Amino acid sequence: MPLQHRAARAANPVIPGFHPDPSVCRVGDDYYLACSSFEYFPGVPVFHSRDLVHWTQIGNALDRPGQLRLPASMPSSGGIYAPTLRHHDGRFWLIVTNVREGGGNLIVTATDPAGPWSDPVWAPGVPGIDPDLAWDEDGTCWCTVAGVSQVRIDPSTGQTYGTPRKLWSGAPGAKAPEAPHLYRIGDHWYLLIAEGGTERGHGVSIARGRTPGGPFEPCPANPILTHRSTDHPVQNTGHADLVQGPDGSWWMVLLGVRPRGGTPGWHVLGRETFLAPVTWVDGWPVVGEVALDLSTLPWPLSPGPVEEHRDDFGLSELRPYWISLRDRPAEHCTTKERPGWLTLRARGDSLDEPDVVFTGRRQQHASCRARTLVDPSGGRGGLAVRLDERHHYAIEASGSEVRVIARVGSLRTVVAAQPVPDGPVVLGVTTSDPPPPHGPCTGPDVVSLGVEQPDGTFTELAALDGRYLSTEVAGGFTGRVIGMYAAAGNVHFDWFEYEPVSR
Ligand code: 6LW
Repeated sequence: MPLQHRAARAANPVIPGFHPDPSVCRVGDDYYLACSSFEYFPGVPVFHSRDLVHWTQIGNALDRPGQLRLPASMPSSGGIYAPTLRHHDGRFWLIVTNVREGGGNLIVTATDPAGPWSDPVWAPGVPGIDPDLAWDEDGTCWCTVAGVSQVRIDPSTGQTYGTPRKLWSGAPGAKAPEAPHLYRIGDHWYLLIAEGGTERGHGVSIARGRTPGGPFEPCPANPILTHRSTDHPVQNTGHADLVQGPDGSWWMVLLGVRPRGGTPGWHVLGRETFLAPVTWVDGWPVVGEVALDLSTLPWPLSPGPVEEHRDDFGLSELRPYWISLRDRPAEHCTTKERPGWLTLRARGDSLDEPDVVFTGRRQQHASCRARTLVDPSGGRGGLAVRLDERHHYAIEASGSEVRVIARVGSLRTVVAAQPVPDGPVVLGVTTSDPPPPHGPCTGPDVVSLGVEQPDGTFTELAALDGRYLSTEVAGGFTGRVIGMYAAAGNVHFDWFEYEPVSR
């Protein structure tokens, strides 16, 4: 039986887990949103909502090798950065950066945002990351990037015209003016940016002008959103996009993190997507509270999608939430070889390799439980909690033994090992609050790894401090992904279950 949950009450984050750099657009009563995906394939998850609160993933914009190249030479947290999703002239347009050797800025289009999306057109003249597309009244398209500068572009070919022009760099002295989005609202063009860096100093500022190229006058109330120096449970708020509801109300989607534990606080789920209300005063947007409880929103909420938390691998294609490292060739990852099972065929021999065969899903809840039934008779593999190739915990099965392996920076160790009977075995991982007493050095969570006995009882082999799988320790732009991997031979997985325990 599929394990199903009605999506939780109306709450922030509206898209939990590593879903940063949200970009949103509305077509009629439907909202669509896209996020960054870095070293994972497929890239750029695309979501649909009717109320901005409950989102369902409907696909991935970059789901074919011809659209997305993520070579093993590109480090984790390289790859796909910061899309902009817009609807113009009956088509969805998505511009995004595949950093460094990934090829730079590219544009794909679709008539149905669930796909298929077109092959990319490349835009080598776009002068930076975080590209935005905006069309003016005569149909001219402007591409604005981090920095913040702008160039005219033909989005159907990727051809740019003229020399990029610097528009604005936010507050004097603030670092990293980035994530620009340009909108025509009323009589003005508004230029929304993030600044202060994507860490605790992050914020959102805005300026306005009479033309898409400025000159721009900064909002006197800038930053219009920041949680820096506050004790708000949501931190690093920034990288935002604006959208108007059919009723005329305005909303902001933004990224934020939920640090936990003592000081300095560790966030383990990556940068998540949040929603905040926006009102307008004197022609400037005023951002309301990034509230954890959204049940008081002024419109009827949809009941929320039914979320599937168990996959029996009965379909010929993997569901859209499954992400693999760098690519997913059928010879390394398939449900067709052994029907009803996911077969992973090893490429690298450990999770330390940048292109190890690993397929997982984002950890989306502070406390959760994941289990899988693995048949390691043809190789060696298991269940892992991965932040990057240098930060991961795993429980690995190989014939008659299971082992817990921890990799933290340059340290790699087998933490525990236990004999098990030959044949398929259920491996499990849970993340939970650290036991009391809690103090300034308490970590964000505890990651337990173990095996399930034939009678269903769980034997914990190791309980590890979760801080080592946090962004504050590992660095980078992603968050935890929990999944299955093969480190030798062919490893088969009968099912995978992910159960939220607490938000
Ligand atoms: C993205 C930049 C940022 O390009 O982080 O928080 C970078 N903002 O705008 C990667 O997500």
